[in-house]
Amino acid sequence: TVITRTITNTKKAEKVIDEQYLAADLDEITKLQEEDRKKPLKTVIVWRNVLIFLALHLGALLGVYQTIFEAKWATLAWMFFLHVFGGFGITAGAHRLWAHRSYKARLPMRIFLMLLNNIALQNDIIEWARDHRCHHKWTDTTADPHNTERGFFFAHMGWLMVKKHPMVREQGAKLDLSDLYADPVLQFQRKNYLPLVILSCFVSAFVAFYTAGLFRYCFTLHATWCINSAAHWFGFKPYDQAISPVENVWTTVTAVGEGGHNFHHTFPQDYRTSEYSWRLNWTRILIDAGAALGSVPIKETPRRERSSSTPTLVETSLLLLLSFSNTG
Ligand code: ST9
Ligand code: ZN
Ligand code: ZN
Repeated sequence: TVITRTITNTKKAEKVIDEQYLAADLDEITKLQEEDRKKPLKTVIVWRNVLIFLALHLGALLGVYQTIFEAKWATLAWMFFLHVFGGFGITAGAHRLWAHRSYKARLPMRIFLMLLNNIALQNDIIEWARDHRCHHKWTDTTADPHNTERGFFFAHMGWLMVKKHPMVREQGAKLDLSDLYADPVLQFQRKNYLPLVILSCFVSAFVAFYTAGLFRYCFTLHATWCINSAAHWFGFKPYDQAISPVENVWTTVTAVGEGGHNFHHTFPQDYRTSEYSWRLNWTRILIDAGAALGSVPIKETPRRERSSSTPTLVETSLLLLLSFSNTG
């Protein structure tokens, strides 16, 4: 029954346009694209960021060397943990919960995800979600912070080394972010971001600076950035041929379940973000575990008709086991 239910749910993914939470605004996109064609793009490099990223990558290279030739098993396990759980802070937290509101989470789950999010050091959640809402609403235009029209490198990491296009600010100002500002967990994170990040992202720096500190951080960054670059370039488009995002299984592996990007841009309100099986979607396992433990009241989410099939703890464990033996 459990498997049948899952398959039925998977087939049932419907395109529900949700104005607030990020369905692409096609009229606005066409208008912006026409304006973009008229004006040349101006790039203002922020040298401070260029230097920081350069230093980070040099340190990370040393970390790669140490990881291969010197690191203990315990360090490797710690790096893996930080990548996966820091990754969850982005995928389950900043992305699926706060940017998209694709599910609801009670206070303990929100605190847990916010704490994990600090490990990833990718700006505070309010800023992350604001940029991401721009990305979905005005994809591939100058109002998209990592506009793919400006090239692979710009979409990957170049956008973090230049001033934002004025259109990002102008259009972004129209977004309703009141839900983010109203969340006390996000207010707390914003107020205490520096100490939180130092404690969680670089606490391991004292014992494993280059490996668990710099290399792991750099790896998580590239795994995330690849969703904006590789997952808008290399792959196939089973859900919507007209958009740039693609399905890319490799980026799914490194981004703990986020590479089904053609699905995600087509159905941004779906908390799974892809139809890949459970073993390729660890983030979904975490959210479903939260639901089974009562921290994610999926039943209260109005957009989700499949609420009746929210798995129990036993079902979740069973599916977790199955996911390792079944490609789905
Ligand atoms: C990082 C983020 O890496 C990565 C995000 C990737 C997203 C991926 C999504 C893919 C899907 C999910 C998959 C997840 C997979 C995860 C896998 C994990 C294993 N709307 O920014 P400022 C206004 S961070 C509205 O300074 P500049 C606003 O008033 C890495 N308004 O612009 C703002 O003031 P405030 C570490 C906006 O001066 C003001 O403008 N961090 C918007 O042009 C100034 O904003 C860094 O590297 C908007 N969207 O500077 C930091 N944006 O904020 C990099 C701005 O006070 N950032 N405004 O309201 C910077 O240094 C700067 O932002 C800058 C631009 C130089 C890039
Ligand atoms: Zn998204
Ligand atoms: Zn995208």
